[in-house]
This record gives sequence, C-alpha cells and structure tokens, in this order.
Amino acid sequence: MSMATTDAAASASLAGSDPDLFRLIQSESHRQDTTLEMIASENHVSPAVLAAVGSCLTNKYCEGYPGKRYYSGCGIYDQVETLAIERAKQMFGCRFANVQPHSGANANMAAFIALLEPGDTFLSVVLCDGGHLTHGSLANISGKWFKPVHYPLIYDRSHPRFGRIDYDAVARLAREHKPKLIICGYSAYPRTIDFPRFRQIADEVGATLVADIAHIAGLVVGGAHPSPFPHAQIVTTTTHKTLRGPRGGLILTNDEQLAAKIDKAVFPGCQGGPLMHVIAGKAAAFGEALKPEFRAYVHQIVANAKALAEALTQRGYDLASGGTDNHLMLVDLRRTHPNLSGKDGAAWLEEAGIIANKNTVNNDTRSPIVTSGIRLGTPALTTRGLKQPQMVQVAGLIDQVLRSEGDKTKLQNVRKEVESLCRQFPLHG
Ligand code: DSN
Repeated sequence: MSMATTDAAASASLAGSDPDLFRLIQSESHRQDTTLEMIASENHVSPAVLAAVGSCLTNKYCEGYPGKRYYSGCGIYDQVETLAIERAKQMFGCRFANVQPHSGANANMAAFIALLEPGDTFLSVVLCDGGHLTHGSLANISGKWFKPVHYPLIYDRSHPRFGRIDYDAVARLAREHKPKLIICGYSAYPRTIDFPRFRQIADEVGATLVADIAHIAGLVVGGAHPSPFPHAQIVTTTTHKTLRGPRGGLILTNDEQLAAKIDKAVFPGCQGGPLMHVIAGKAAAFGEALKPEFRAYVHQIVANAKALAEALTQRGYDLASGGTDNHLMLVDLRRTHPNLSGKDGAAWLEEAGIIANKNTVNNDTRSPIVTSGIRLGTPALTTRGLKQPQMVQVAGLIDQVLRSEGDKTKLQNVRKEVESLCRQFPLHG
C-alpha cells in the first residue's frame, strides 16, 4: 500500500522531486514553529488532519452526493463523506449536514442561493463593524446580487452595552425592510450572540435566520458558546478556525426541505467536484472535536482570551466592547496610541514574531487598509499549550511592541522572548 498518505513520506518525496517548493514549505513550517499565531481565524491542525488532506483522496472526482455520484469509483468516497456528515450532525446535534463547501464564503453563497432571488433584501452587520465580506460587501457577490441592509452595534461609549449588537435596531430594521434572511455571526465580534433574540425578530417578519458561526464553531461544539440550534434555520461555518480542521466550509440545518435546497445550491449551484481529501480532513477534525479533550481545549481558548483581555486592560488598552466572551478581542488604539495605525501596529508585531491582523474599530476614521485597531485571538496559542500565565506574558510583549515606536532593537528583543516561549511550547512536541 502506498505511504504517500503520511506527512513524512510526502515530505521526503517532495524534497527529492521539487527542492525549491520543499524549501518554501520548510520555511513556512519554521515560521509557524517560531512565531505566536494570534490571528483569531487561524489554528494549527493535528497530524491526522494533515495526513488526510495530503492523501490520495485528492485524485478523485466525486460530483454529486453519497450514493448519487456522476462518476464510477466513488464507493470509498461515499463512506468518507458519510463519515464526515454523521460526525458533523453529531457535533452540532442537528439532522442535516453538507460538508462539501470549499470555504465559508461558498457556504454562505449556497445559503443565499437556497433562500434568495437576486435583488432580495437581507440584514447583516457591515464588514467594518465586524461582519464579513460575504455578508453584503459591495465588492462581493452577496452585495452585488442581493440587497444588504446593515444593522448597527451600540456605538455610544456611555451605554452599558457599548460595542454589542443593537437588538432593538435589528428589530426596527427588520420591520422596516422585511428581509427574507437575517444573518447573525461575525468575523470580529468579541461577545456572545443572542440567537433566541435573533430568531424572535426573524419570526416576527417571516425571515429565515442564518447563523454564520465560522469563528465560534469550535466553541459551540465544546460548549463554550450557546448553540445556534434550534434557533437558526441554517447554520454556516468554516472548519479551520476554532474547530481546528482543514480549510473549508460546512452547512447545517434541521429542516429537510432546506437541506434539499442547500444540497442543490452547493452542487451544482455554485461548486463542481468536492475536495474529497479536504472532506476526509474534516472527518478527522470532527472526530477530534467529538472527544472530551476538545471541550477542555475550547474552554481554555476562552479562559486564555479573558486572561489576555484583562492583562491588556490593566496595561491601559481599550478593547472594543470592553473585553471578550469568546476567543478574540479588538484592541482600539485611538486613545492610547493616537499616532499608531492598526497597519503599523500589526507590522511591528510581525517583526517581533507575533502574528495578528489590523482591524477596523467602531466609527474608524482610518481606511480599512490602515485601520485603528488590532484583532487578537487565542485559538492557535491554546493549541500549542499556552495558558493564562503565558497570556499575561504575551500581553506584556504586545505592550512593549506597541510602545516601541518601531525601534528595531526593541522589536528584536521581544522576538527573542517570543522564540523562547515558542521553544517552551513546541508545535510538534
Ligand atoms: N478572513 C477570516 C477572518 O480572519 O476572520 C474571515 O473569513
């Protein structure tokens, strides 16, 4: 039997056949080993997931669904996809799962195709408030083909719910615009989502509630965030963030008619052949997420985020909404570092070996490519085993970087400490 399914064998083969590419992959592996990954949407997959994604399952076309394929030779793939589907259903406690979306963007597109006609109205949060490109950005098909109406957060700093979703405004906009679909779920929202409240609003106007839980999927599975079920009629997600699987998408529902529409919307609606090696990686990751250790992992992610948020707050930083309930936080630099943009802050952090992303903050006066904020997440650090004491240390390192004025010597000194921390918590330990 071929051993090309193992990472080591595949690496050895690549080293011989394409040393240039091999060196690049080795360099990236070294970068991941020696830096602190704090991009809230990234993680480090297990060797099992890596082996599945690097397997011979990449060789096959399997258009269709288990038992209903267009080509011969799909018997094993039917079993792989069914395994992924059954595990997805078990993870979320729901009746139907489509594991074929190549990404979260494709999962959202399929939900739109299943529910809307071009020109139909939907409610969502705008990108610069923490929404997603596929939630109606004018640069994306969701905003070009459909009509987004954006609901606000509470922007008033003196309000006790500052930085949270303004549910009263969602209800008012829903009554006014009668959307067919309401999306909840975000890319840069640090607080718990009130799914029952969203469903109540959706029901009042006859809209379908879609929860895009791409960021919090792992937290939901492990019980560290309330589940969108039974409130959302459709749930979309990625599989590679807190869920710690391969890069990909997933759609879930309890409604049989919606499930049939979703299947058609994914294939042939907006995709061709499924990426069966990635679906195998999803099955592997879902198997891991069903284990008790995963619950401990996601609760640690949240505990780490709280510890980091508290340590940054103690150092004087402003966090959007004043803190976090989940895996991420948004540092608002405007008061503490008025002359520092998110872009420069993220660049300095990278020089120091801390990988994070610039992010817009409420009513940001800087452009989305400059921004006044930095988004920080704890999923990947938690995967490498860092806990609350290290979060306090990391907050200190971030503070040193943001106060460094970009001084190379200071950044290099932080980098040495980052590398030492990475050696203490090796990725492949
Ligand atoms: N790019 C992802 C994120 O960082 O949140 C969303 O797709």
